Amino acid sequence: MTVQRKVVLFAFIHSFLFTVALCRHSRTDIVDDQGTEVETQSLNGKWILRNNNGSFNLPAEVPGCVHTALQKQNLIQDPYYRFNDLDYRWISLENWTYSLTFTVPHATRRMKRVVLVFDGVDTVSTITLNGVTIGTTNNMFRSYEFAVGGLLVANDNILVVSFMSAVTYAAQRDHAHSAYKVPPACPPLVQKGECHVNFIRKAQCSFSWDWGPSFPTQGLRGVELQAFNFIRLQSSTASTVWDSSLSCWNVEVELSFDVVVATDGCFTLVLPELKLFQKFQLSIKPDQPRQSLHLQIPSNVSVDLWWPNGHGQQTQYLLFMEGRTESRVTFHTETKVAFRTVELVQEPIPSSPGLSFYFQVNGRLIFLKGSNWIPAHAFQDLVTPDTLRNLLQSAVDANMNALRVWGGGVYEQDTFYSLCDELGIMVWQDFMFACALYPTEQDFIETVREEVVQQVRRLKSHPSIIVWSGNNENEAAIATDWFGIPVAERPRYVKDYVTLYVENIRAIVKKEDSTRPFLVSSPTNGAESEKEGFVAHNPYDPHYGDTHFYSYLSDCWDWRQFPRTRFASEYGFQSWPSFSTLSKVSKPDDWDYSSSFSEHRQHHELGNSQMLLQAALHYILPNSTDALKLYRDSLYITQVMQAQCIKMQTEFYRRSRSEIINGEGNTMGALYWQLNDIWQGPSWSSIEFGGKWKMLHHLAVDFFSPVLAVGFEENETLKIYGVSDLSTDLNLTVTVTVYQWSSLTPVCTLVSDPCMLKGGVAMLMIQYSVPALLRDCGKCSRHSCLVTFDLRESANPNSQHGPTSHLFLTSLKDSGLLPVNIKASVERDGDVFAFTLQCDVVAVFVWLDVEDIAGRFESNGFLLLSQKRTVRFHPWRPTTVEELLKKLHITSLRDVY
Ligand code: BMA
Repeated sequence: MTVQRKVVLFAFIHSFLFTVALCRHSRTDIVDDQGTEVETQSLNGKWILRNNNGSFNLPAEVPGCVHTALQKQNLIQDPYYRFNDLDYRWISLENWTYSLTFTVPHATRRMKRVVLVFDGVDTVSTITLNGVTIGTTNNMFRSYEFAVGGLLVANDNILVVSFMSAVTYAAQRDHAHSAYKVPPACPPLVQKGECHVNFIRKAQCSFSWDWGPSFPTQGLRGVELQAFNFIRLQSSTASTVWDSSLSCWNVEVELSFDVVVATDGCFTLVLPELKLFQKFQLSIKPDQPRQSLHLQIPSNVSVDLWWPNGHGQQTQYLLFMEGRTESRVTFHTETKVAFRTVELVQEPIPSSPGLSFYFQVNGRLIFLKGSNWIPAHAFQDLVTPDTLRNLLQSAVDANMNALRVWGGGVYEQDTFYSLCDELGIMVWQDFMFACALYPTEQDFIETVREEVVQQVRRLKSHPSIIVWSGNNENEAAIATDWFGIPVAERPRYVKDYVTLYVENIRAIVKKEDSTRPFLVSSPTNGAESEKEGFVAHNPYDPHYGDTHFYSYLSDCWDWRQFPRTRFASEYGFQSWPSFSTLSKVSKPDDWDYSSSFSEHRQHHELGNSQMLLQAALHYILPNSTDALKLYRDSLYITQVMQAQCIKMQTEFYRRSRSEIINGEGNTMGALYWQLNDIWQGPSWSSIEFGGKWKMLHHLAVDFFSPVLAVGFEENETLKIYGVSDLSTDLNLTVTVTVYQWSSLTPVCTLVSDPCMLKGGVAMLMIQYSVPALLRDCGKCSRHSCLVTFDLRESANPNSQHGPTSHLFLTSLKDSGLLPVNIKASVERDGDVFAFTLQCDVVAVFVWLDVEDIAGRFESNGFLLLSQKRTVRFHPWRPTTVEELLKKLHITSLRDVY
């Protein structure tokens, strides 16, 4: 914000506050001498934690959970260390009790209403205050409030939250559901998890997943005592709605009150940066606790829109709400609002069966580039704002503009969405149901309804959220019969599906939030699924909606096998994290690709061999006789495989945005599975637990670049597409350079005629017959040469748009890749270190690693095509040139065999 803007803002707020102070309040008779405001007393901090038989009795922090409390008291080791997830299974099978003794001031106790507000309870508990049961809980995704007036004493109030093991509860609920089974009963054995997670409203991955451990912990997120005599503001939500009939914006504020005594009030909304404010007179009654305020932005006031990353600014405006009731209670809230529209367009496409599926933000078609988000830790109390910022900034730094918050984890904390708002990351928000069928008995539906209402109200003000989606893969689970349900029984499960996601979740979302699209599932055929009764015949149909596609053993360099989908919301390959990340939770015995530790951490059936089988299609597998080097090289080769596979697949989706071939195409989204990790293990992630980028994440910077040259072969023809996410056209030439593996001097360079690459388009720019290209260049064969290409402005060949891309003309295991010897020197440059690499032949997948010196290389996993290249490293902790040199490992593909 400029200084001038700040001054104007300050002056405006000042004059506004003066106006509010002048608000007339005629009645004062209901004000008593105890004050009128809400007294709040935080009950966070040190509680006592006990297990069932009292053998554990320890101090425990709230917010917190049992595992972090035990670890903090050194009663257990790091739960992520080696096999501890199994050794500590007993913790989740115990019933733990959190208790707190606290005093309450006399004035608070005398107030007319006193409530205990639990921000989050994980998950099944009975809560007593001074020996009296005040409530029970069974859903970690909602907050709870219990009236406790009359139960409080002056000193030594005893608040006890008695948890029941989530595992025991889930089993009991399954058992009680005797009429028919709700599968899956248990996760695959390889996941080493717990059963019946679909019967409990708890992070579904907390009972284990194919990338994560089973730690169904118990804990509390935040507890507060609130006392008042007249009225309390429970929640407020501000959102912006575009009124297309009047062509103007409305700011809509919804207030939820807890009312003891009906009262009138004077409320004011202020948008200081737009110099707007409006007053409202409200009558607030106990039976009408929700109130709406609408502020219309006059059409002569221009607002700056909020745009996704890469498409414009992420403008947000401050919004103040001030209020005062006749009972002299005052309110003040401060939030941000942003103006943007979003539409999901599903309409017929000429020359194609099916429907389009793309997002339009502020009327502009946007290709969604990004990944899928999973919980950043099994113990949510350990996820800090810094962790979130580092991960989300990493997404933006890789040119992403979208993330899908996947339905098997948690609705993320407020900071997550605020960061996405700030960074321009569009969020596809799933509701928390994944890979299972779910029960629909009354109390389950009721708790889900409350969860959905609370979450939508909490999150709807965030411009980053562009779509709600009912669940992960549950339409597909029924449609393609994951659980072997006899045909005759299927209607019952379809009925349950429609009851839960359509009649309840969708109905609530439509009522609470008219500003965003709602999809019942992912993947889904969208409008077509709805037509087919919400469970389509084939939810993976590339002619409709979004798809998830995995194929671990077919050759990922062959783009023909990828579905030319409308929208790729999941696709991926596993890899192992780096040695430095793994060595934090392992010991030398474990450092072998087939050790029991390596088997144990792999939660996906045959995952470790699949990685090597896919890698072996194109690379010679590591074969060092030095066991440690062999292990490190094996980790490396899995990252090479993953990075190159996802690059091939993502480039295919990006170049398919403007084409329909055999009825398929117009792809408008590529969200690979998955961005982040929950622990240190093999997974589909591009960022390791701890924040270190895998090779995939480094390659994503290029393959998600706003302007990109994509090269591929079809029938011996090299085709080069230009892909642009820009809204302006570019007049470009394509420069194709052919290199021999043995030399850094190009064999030949060809420059195309100028060609117009329109904004928001992918198109063929140039094509060459590969045999002719190799022949004309001379001295070249598929084995001895590789091709690079880039896009430059026709009028100015020095101005390159996007990265320099490359294509291997044969598998690298069959190529003439030569042994390399890369020399490195390091120099300090302020807080940054410059690594200068020198080499005399072409090196591929060059990987710089400085062990446990956390930080980020500006580039990594690259093709080294010049004799000298400097790569900067940003450390996240103090280090020295000496330490960096000591810990530096440089690996390129030719070094592993
Ligand atoms: C997808 C996801 C996750 C899973 C991933 C990898 O389908 O929705 O359930 O982790 O596949 O198997």
